Amino acid sequence: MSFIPSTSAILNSADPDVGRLVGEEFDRQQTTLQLIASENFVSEAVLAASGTVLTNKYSEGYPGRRYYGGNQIVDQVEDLARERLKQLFGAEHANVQPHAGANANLAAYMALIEPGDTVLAMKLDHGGHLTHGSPANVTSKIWRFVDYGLTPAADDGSGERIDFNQVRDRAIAERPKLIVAGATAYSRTIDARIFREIADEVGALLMFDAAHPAGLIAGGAHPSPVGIADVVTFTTHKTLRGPRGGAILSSAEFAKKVDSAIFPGLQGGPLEHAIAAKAVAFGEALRPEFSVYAHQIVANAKVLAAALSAEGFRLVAGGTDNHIVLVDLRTFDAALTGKEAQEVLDRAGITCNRNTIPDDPRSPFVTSGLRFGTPAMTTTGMGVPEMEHVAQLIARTLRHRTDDAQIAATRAEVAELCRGFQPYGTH
Ligand code: DSN
Repeated sequence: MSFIPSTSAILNSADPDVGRLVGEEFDRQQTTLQLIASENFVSEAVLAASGTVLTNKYSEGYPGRRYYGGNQIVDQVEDLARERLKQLFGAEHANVQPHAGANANLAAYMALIEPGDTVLAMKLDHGGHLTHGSPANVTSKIWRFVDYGLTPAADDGSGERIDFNQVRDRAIAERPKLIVAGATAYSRTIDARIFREIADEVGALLMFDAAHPAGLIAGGAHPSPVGIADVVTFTTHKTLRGPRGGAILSSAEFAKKVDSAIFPGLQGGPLEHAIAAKAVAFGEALRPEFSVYAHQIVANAKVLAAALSAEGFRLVAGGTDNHIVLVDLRTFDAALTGKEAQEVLDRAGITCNRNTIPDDPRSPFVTSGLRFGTPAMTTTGMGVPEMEHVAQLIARTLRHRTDDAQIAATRAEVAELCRGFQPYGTH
């Protein structure tokens, strides 16, 4: 099995079981289409930084204020990550320690509000996130969440947008201490300024969960909420193309509260190898070519959306402004569920995820929708012709989903397509 050469020989020889599995996953990523909107391919430099001796170091605290000795070098690594991140987004304060987006969101709530306070956030089945108050998530047990949703679907595609009249009405009725903007399955631009106006009207703070568009914002392909929202949280591994992890940006006013919420409030020792990898990714995102990449993600998503629409899929919100294409399968085939579609596409080498559509009649485990995203495919260099081809492959697979020979043929066609667009080249 082959994977990134600097580590493959060591791992294969020291632990062939893990080495084999990593090699198999490497081959899966190289030979199948990665269309999960929240995934990407990091650079070999980010991979290299992730696998360093920084994993050995305990660094509880912050640069210059650590609890253990020996942090002179680690302090410089974390400072580099913080400074690059502040520069990338023009932020007053950055915290790069969150192990994940969920931790970043929890810490933001801890920094901004008190247990029991009311929070207004987007409905989960309209595109909100688990940490925006799902009954299954700890956030709903600590704070009182109320929600806003989307406008109804419209035949001309102008519906299924954030219903700002509803946001305002709910804010006036519920008097939240905090309003959360941001979503996990919303294909349109989210304008932080409208949320800010509403938050100011009712005296609420504003948090923007930018996990999905962070890379688009960094590259100038989505308006920035930084300087508008009080706190901006995000993951570093989606459109931003860094290692798995989270980060928080804030105004200087909330810097201390954010830092205390992460440590000692929520986490222990930071993952400094991941922070080094974040620093590398932020450095990459500061280069002019990252802006080209961010705009190409959106251009590719628009083409994919149009091509899927031409194949008979209804596009939720009528299309896309970002990296996400959310399709309603019911116009394509009323009997086809998101679950079945995801499974059959997996067999054809097309990786995506089932997703609820607004007011989905099916459960979140079954769903009537699929979510596609273009960040990973764009990283491999795919462009307009490939997006059109991918839409045809998706439609053909789902149309002939009981035909095993057809699925096998599509899988071979997918592998052939991927051969020309390998994220890590040939090793
Ligand atoms: N799992 C992420 C996503 O796919 O959008 C959200 O946490």
